[in-house]
Amino acid sequence: MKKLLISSLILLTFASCSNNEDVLEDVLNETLYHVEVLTLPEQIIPNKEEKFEFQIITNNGEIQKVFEIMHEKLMHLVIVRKDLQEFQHLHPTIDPKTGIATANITFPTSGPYRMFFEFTPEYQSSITLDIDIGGNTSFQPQELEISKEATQKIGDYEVTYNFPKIIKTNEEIEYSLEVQKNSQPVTDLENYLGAKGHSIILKEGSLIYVHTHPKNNEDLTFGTNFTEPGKYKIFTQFQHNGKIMRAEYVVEVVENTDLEKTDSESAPAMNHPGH
Ligand SMILES: [Cu+2]
Repeated sequence: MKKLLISSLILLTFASCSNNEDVLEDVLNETLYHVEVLTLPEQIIPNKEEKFEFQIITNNGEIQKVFEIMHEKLMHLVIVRKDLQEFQHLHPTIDPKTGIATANITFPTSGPYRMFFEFTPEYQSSITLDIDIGGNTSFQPQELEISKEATQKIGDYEVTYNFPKIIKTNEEIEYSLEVQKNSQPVTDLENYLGAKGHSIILKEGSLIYVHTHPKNNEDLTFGTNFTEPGKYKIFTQFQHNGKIMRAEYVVEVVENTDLEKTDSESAPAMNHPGH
């Protein structure tokens, strides 16, 4: 059965597109493409591998067949359950003759899920589209709990997230991850998909999506800017000794009252009022 799902427009794409022109161009691009789902069951059966096939269609109704490699892959597919309790990052294969993209997906629960498709059509800039799938009326979303412990254990590793104590909207912030193994700092992280780390930031509720990379490719120091107050979950992936790890963290972002009376577009950040 053929099902058509029109993807909605995402306003925030790659955080690396920091200049406004790039963002505008991406937003424009994203209205020119949508995801057409070819095969997917009506209902998701948990823990059963499903073959998911889809195509990227242009607004002229043409199938996009040629994609540029971006972070070592033709396409990145990030799937989260809508309450952000589950995360997957997959790489569909794309048949260059038909443009049919295929991913084998096992969903741990019946959803609902949001799928984010990141790709670069030939000669274009990168695009992120999304669609929603699955779910039933009995779904009870779990509320995000703000992380109290900065350090988490992942196998033999201890990973520590360093975030500013207070995070305000519309303020450029830096956060980092420290990785230790047997209490020794790990200084030889490998590149994973062409970067030392990949951080995907999602806002609870609206699922605003940002995918960002380390500021330099030496360590896991990221920069970002939260546009809205609320809770955000950060999923960071990195690799050591061939093993891909994922550390998750939840922060709360508060409204920046320093900027209330000014136009955030034109005013420089007022970090120290009264000084
Ligand atoms: Cu990435």
